[in-house]
This record gives sequence, structure tokens and C-alpha cells, in this order.
Amino acid sequence: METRIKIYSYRRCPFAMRVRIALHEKKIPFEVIEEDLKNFSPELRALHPEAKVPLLVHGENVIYESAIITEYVDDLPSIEKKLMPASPAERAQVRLWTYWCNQVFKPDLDRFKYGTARFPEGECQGIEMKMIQHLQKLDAVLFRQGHLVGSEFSLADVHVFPFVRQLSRIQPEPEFMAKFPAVLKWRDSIQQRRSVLETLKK
Ligand SMILES: N[C@@H](CCC(=O)N[C@@H](CS)C(=O)NCC(=O)O)C(=O)O
Repeated sequence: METRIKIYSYRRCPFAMRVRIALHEKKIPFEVIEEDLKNFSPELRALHPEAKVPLLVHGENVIYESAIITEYVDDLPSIEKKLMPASPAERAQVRLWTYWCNQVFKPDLDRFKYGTARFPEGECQGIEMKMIQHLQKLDAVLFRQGHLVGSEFSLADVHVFPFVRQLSRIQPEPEFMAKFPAVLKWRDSIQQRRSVLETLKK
């Protein structure tokens, strides 16, 4: 009997969204254990050295870090298309987008979103301009090729999309978003994918 995948997740966590999108893209059945961010279950605490979501359990394999989980999922046998491109150059591009999203975009997004309520004033100075520069970078690539790597949907899109979505859901929506039509088009088309509709379903 096939071992069923279990993921410890939190509906609104963008990292956990990456994993659910990848699983839906690959049409791999999975069970979701919905965690409470303020009170993680003892099982999750025992399995994850840093006590975070997402975490995937597949038989004896316990895997954490969203971008490592999505690669694991993509490597599982499936008749669905690979989310990681085949060429070494494009694979590296996917990982560079992931690195940029985790190390640059997400920290700036947090500073833009929460401002001095959570961060020292010095770290928040010029943050709107930084977000605009990040969107310029995304828009230039998306205008040229429609997706972040090559002309096909890939793990780069899976990894970056939940964070761009988070930015555009800040209320009121940042006015500068409207200046980046290629980003909006990309966001809207990803939002219509079956995998994403399933992931965001309440
Ligand atoms: N680098 C991790 C980040 C995961 C992460 O930060 N998850 C948040 C929820 S969105 C979390 O579990 N936070 C709980 C905590 O840090 O105590 C990944 O990519 O999976």
C-alpha cells in the first residue's frame, strides 16, 4: 500500500502554501494537519527542530523547509509535469529566485507590512522604494517571458507567488502595484490555477 503524505500546515502561511500548491500541481494526495501558529502540536514540535510549518511526513521521511519539501514533492513519481526545469542553468535560476524571495523580498515585505510596529525605525526607512525596486525586477522578467524562469510555470513561480499575493493583499492595496502590469497579470493567472484555487479554498 502506498504511504500517504501528511503535511503540518497553516492555511495562511505563505511557506505552507508553496507546499500545498506543489502537491496539488503534482496531483499527489495528502492529508493536512492544520496547526495553530501560537500553539503548535506536540507532534510538530517533536518532528521539526525549529518548530515551524510547513513540515512533510512521508513514511519514514520527515522533511522541512518549504523549498526543500517542494523539490522532494516534485521528485516523487508522478505523471504530472516536472516543476523543476531540466537544464542546469534553469534549475539554478529557480534556486536563485527562491534565495532572493527568502533572503531579500520576504524580509523587506515584513518591514513594509508591519513597519515600526515590529521593526526598528532605521530598518523601515526607504522600505516603500525597496518594494518598488523588487517589483520592477519581477515586472521586467515577467513582461519578457510570462514566468520567472523560462516560458513555463516552475517552482520559482510556486515559491514567489504566495509572497507577491501577500503584498497585494495589504489593505489598502499598495498603489504602486498598479504600475507593474506584468506582475499583476502573472499573479492573476497563477491565482486561477486549479492547484492554487484548491490551496486557497476555505
Ligand atoms: N524557512 C521556513 C520558514 C517557515 C516559517 O517561518 N513558518 C512560519 C509560519 S508562516 C512559522 O512556522 N513560524 C513559527 C515560528 O517561527 O515560531 C520554510 O521555508 O519552511
